[in-house]
Amino acid sequence: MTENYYITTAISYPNGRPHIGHAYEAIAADVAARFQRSMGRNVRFQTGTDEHGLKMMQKARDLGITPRELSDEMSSYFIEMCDKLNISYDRFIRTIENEHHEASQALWIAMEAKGDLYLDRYEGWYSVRDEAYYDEKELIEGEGGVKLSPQGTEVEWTVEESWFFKLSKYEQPLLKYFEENPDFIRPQSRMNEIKRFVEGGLRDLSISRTSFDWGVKVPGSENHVMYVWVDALTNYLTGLGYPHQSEDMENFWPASLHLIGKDIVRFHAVYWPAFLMSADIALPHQVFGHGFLLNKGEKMSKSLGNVVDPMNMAEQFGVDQLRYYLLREISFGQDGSYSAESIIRTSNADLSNSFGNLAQRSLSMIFKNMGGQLKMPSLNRAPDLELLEFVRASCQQDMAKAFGKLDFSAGIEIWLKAVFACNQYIDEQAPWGLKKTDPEAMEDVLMTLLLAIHDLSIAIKPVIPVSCDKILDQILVSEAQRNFADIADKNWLSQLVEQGKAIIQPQGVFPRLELPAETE
Ligand code: ME8
Repeated sequence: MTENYYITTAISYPNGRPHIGHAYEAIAADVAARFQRSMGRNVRFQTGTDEHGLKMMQKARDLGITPRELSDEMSSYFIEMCDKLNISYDRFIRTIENEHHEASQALWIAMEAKGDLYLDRYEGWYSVRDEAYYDEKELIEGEGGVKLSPQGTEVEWTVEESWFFKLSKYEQPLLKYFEENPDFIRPQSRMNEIKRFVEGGLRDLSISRTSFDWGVKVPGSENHVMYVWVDALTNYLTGLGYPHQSEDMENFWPASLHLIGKDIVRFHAVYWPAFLMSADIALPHQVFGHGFLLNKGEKMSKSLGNVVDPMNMAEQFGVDQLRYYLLREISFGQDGSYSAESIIRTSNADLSNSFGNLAQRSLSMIFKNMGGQLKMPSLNRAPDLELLEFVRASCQQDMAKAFGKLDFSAGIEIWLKAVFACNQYIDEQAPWGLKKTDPEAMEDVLMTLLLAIHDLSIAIKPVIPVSCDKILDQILVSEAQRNFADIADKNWLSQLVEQGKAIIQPQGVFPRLELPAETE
């Protein structure tokens, strides 16, 4: 039976255009989704925009437009970004959708039926930017003694009538759940942080607002809208058809992975599981909090104004180059910096000079020295067998294991070592010299390389899908035979040989990048 796999990104606030941090998360989730598909799983991948709340209201007011006008426009840029970056989502959810309001209200009613909601008055330190209340003890002191949230954002003393969720009731159940499911929060450092936070004691959570109306209405209390995080988190269920029974709910809930940034782990690993326990809904398998992309050492965000447009970067360096760079350079889970120089350096070294050159050199020799005609290699020479076994084990075992744990940079490193091994093999075997002395050995070497290029392309395809498809097209591999299970399988080649197929003159796939004039 095919295993189902449901992966989600956070839904982004469309109070501005997407920045490179949003692109990073979408790309990482896309690579995970493509990898799981390649491993034969039945994948559902959801992303979207989180359109309610005070932050959206205030931004719209500043611009003199309605929140809906703001979210319609900005949300379209997030969709455009996903499409441009080849993000293979199955569902792009917008929280203004009627289905989403219905799902959020159904979750609310389920929590209320459990006796977990009550009406009270709320006073506390509220950060508009984080859409969150903080305890006095969590606040930090900013310049001139101003109080700031732990994220360094401004807080205001706020008083309002509010519905509360009995979060305190879930302290022990959550700790028990963490104990029994040690992989629930990844990386381990975030699990430790969250455990400490819950052990420190949970206070009930204010989950409705009366001071504005841009949100999902609280059932039975029409002057209240839900706290934006209650409706935002529900998006993961909405996308599967909740509260209605559906095949998608049956197949894909509980989610396999919520992939999110480290700043919102608390919402996903404490509030969300507590809401779900309250509503008697199964808990997701894993929450992974990735690190932040830093621009000159400072966290990027729309409100800070140091935003880098991912569309420009994709335009400038190439979509696959950007995808590769972000996952190769930053150890997933940690923060990372980037620069135009290092994108260019990495792309040129790994993609143009190592992998691209391997493919281009090998295919050109097949074209020139064998008229492009494909053959089965005899596979009776030790170096050929050793190379293919090394490539197979690297890709199918070690790299797959690393990707399965979302350790993308380690997986890519393993893949790159296999590319280096192929380049070393060409230099050692020197097929160009064998043409006159031992043409059969030359054919064996070139066809061994062809098999290796096939395996390497399939393995790295989740990261750089368009480039790998170009290479796999050039070597005539059918679209149905481009999955991890096809690595090391030689049937594709024997079928082509039987049909007497030949490759045409190969085209380079990874152009060398140059530093743009203004950054030189
Ligand atoms: O938090 N580097 O939306 P958002 C890496 N609507 N990731 C970053 C980043 C950076 N510089 N900046 C932001 C929200 N992110 C809520 C989520 S989910 C039910 C609701 C990540 O637009 C951030 O950690 O502020 C989050 O995972 C995602 O981008 C959207 O951030």
